Amino acid sequence: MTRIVVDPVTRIEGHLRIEAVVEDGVVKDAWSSSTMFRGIEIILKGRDPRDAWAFAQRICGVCTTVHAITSIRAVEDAIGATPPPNAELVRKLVMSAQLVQDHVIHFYHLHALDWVDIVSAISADPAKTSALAQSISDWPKTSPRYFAGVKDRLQSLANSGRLGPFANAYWGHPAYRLPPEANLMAVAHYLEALDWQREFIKIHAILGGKNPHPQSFLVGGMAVPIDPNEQASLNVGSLEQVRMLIRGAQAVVSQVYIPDVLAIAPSYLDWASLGATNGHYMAYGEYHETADPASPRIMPRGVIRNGDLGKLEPLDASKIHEYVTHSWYDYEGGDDVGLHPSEGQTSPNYTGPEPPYEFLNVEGKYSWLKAPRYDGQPMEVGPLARTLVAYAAGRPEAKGLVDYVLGALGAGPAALHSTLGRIAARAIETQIMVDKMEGWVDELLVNMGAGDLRICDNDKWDPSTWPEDCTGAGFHEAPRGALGHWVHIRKGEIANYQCVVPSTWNAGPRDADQERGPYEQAVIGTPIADPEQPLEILRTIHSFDPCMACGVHVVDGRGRTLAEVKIQ
Ligand code: NFE
Ligand code: MG
Repeated sequence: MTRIVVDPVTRIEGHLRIEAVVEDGVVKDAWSSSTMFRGIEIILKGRDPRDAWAFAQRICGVCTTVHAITSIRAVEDAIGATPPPNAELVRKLVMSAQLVQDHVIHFYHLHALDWVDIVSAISADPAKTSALAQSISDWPKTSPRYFAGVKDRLQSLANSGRLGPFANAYWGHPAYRLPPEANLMAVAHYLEALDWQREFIKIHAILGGKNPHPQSFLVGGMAVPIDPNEQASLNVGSLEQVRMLIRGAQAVVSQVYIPDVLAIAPSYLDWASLGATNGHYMAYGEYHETADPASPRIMPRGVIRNGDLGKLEPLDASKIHEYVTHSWYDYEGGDDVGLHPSEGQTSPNYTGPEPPYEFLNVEGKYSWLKAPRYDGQPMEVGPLARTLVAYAAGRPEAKGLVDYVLGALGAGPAALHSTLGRIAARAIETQIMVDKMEGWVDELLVNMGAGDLRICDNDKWDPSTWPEDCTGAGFHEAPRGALGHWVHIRKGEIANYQCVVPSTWNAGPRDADQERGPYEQAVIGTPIADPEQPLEILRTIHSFDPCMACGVHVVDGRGRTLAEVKIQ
């Protein structure tokens, strides 16, 4: 029996540690620990709720926008503000641009190198690589000369001894299975995607002034004036620019991302039966088809249990509770009782070992993440959960693409409950969302053309219009999954604020019943060829796209004061 530690897990956001017990070459047990603490929920107390989004958005620099959106929704829910349809459309474009960019970045820059061996790419034949690329897609950059150039770049990096972003991985590991040509093609797309993502996210600059952290969010609407004839407003010209960026993204997703997933997957089909959680999936839902909030969602809301796609349960947010039995927090009423986020508490209390340490004390508290549970059960959230909920709900886009991908891989729906299923679901929902975006540009143009330039509901801006004591909840489907914020407002100030975020759901520790969180479940049963090089653990953990900055929402394990800040 060997106990292995992966710390830090790289190519993620924030600090994550995985401890695993390996016996006879297979993972028998695992613990997921976030080793960072952030205090955004505490920082928000006492502030003006109309400012909360600007602080909350800084929870993360990767899923920028998502905490801003969720925060304004929570405050709008509390004070009764209703954003006009144009604001909803701008928000849809902001959110979907975030999701599409984030997913492409995840596949190429955070996950591909678990499957693609850069060193092997150096021995590829550019002519054969070209033939491979042309056999799977109409993407134009496929000439032998182009791939020879990429190979030269790689070779000169290797010769320099400075591999840069490609340093420090498990190159040559026996679990890498792609031929050199597929590796070289993927490296070329890694580099292309780096350039593309920088262009595409200009949508956020157009709609929100900048990225990361666009600045046009507003309780009651959006702070972006729309007027077809005004230079300083969102106008016909700027929306056409957004349209062009969307079309470029459609080409990247349909001609590069999806074909690459389908080209790589057949070499790794054993990963269609590895990496499953216990089959409980949850989605809050997002993207109503039309401006009418009663219209169905493209990503429906619901809960699936035990992998049963034949039964979609309605979601009841009152069944959400967070546990801190194994988390470095204290609850006033005792640490074994779950708290609903509307009355959640954030009282950090680090009781772990003094660094440097060999292993965490996993019998006690071992993570800065709380353990969220739905109806007492851990839930996987994210692209796979959303795709399965959409599939179970009979959404035509999800059904069509899921059946297409499964057909291409010769697999049945059971293969979705896996590491490979998570990767495929992320690609599928990227295609679904990028194909929806242009329609929202058109809707905005139609509204503008008809003279509807409303972008904000000003009636609730003045705190004197708010109830003295009110509570609200905001929900969103962030790239990594179901995100919720809960706010309690008293006399115009935030009395309590709680975020329960996707990576907390997926990466959280055990609960009061000692039930494992989704990451901990997912790696059990994984074969490990070499405990010194646990590439296989990274494959499954990365397939969730971890973000600890979001998950725990000033790092010092000993709880020392780092600085005192005086607020005038
Ligand atoms: Ni920091 Fe986030 C997303 C949120 S994750 S990345 O997507 O919310 O847990
Ligand atoms: Mg929280």
